[in-house]
Amino acid sequence: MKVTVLSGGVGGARFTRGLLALLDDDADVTVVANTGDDMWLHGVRVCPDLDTLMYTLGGAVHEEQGWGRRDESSRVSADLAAYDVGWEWFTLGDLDLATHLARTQWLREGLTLSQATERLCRRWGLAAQGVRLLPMADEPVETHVRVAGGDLLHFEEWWVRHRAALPATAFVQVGLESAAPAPGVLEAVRDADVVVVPPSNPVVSVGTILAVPGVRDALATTPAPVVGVSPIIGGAPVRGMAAECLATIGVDATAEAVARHYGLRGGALGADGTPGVLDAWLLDTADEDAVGRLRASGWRAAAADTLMRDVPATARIAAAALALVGR
Ligand code: FO1
Repeated sequence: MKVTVLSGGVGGARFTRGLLALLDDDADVTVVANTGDDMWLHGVRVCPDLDTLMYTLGGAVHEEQGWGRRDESSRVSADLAAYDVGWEWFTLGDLDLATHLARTQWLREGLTLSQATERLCRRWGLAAQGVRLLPMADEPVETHVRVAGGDLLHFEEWWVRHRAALPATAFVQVGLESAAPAPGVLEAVRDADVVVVPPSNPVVSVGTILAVPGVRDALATTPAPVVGVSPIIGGAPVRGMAAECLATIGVDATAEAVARHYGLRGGALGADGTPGVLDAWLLDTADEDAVGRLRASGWRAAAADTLMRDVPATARIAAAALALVGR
């Protein structure tokens, strides 16, 4: 079965790992990753969501953190701090640096981000698992955050240094207007048997992917059913700061509000005139009161235990999501 997943970092990576466990040998999965968190740091290109997906699916991720490498060290980062360069609140691990150095070398040799990503993934055996990892775009797109007082921060500074504690008035995807879906992205949406929006951050992860010109329309018109899994359980995100991001765009931090923010395919256009992208929404039993309301609005909706405790639990969540759209 051909499954296409639109993913941010930790939540989307953990979901995809469970999906691969569910599909086993039948896996033909394309993951389209958010690249809005990317940045240049110490002269190397850092791609947090691509790397979290690659490490998680490659079995090398630091499990508790959800990002970065297992058995990591930070000798280089500590020595860089001694030179007072870089962001002392943002640690680039020694092993992680090898990834950024390899990627940067290939980019400087003229490879695209897609090509560099494909080369990096060879080492982690992703193709052998039936999974292909694509950046949402080959051109650089960087999410910046307009904070109260007018400063524009790179997303990672707002997210890591300030833990989203600075009230944000807007997210700005720098470079978006000159970005195009990376090779294979639109085809992966159009040719899928099913498209899944995992419990990633609906604003700065999935929202950024949807903002790449052409992607939202491909989702709105693909013959494949599109099912989403709520990142909000009982009025709060499972991890990360999705609630702060949702507040910035005026969406309540509830499972129902996030579904309606993504919009129902073929339903009313969104406030910004954009078409809905989902047919179905899987939410947690803590929010099952919303199932009836969503169904009354034409949604396919169901409640399940959506906490991704471990891989088997996540495989069950993926199965429930696929079942909701008859796959
Ligand atoms: N997150 C942190 O909270 N602190 C860090 O020092 C940090 C370093 C880091 C380095 C490389 C990388 O790929 C990710 C890193 N992250 C760090 C996680 C990052 O903020 C998140 O993965 C995403 O940007 C949000 O999903």
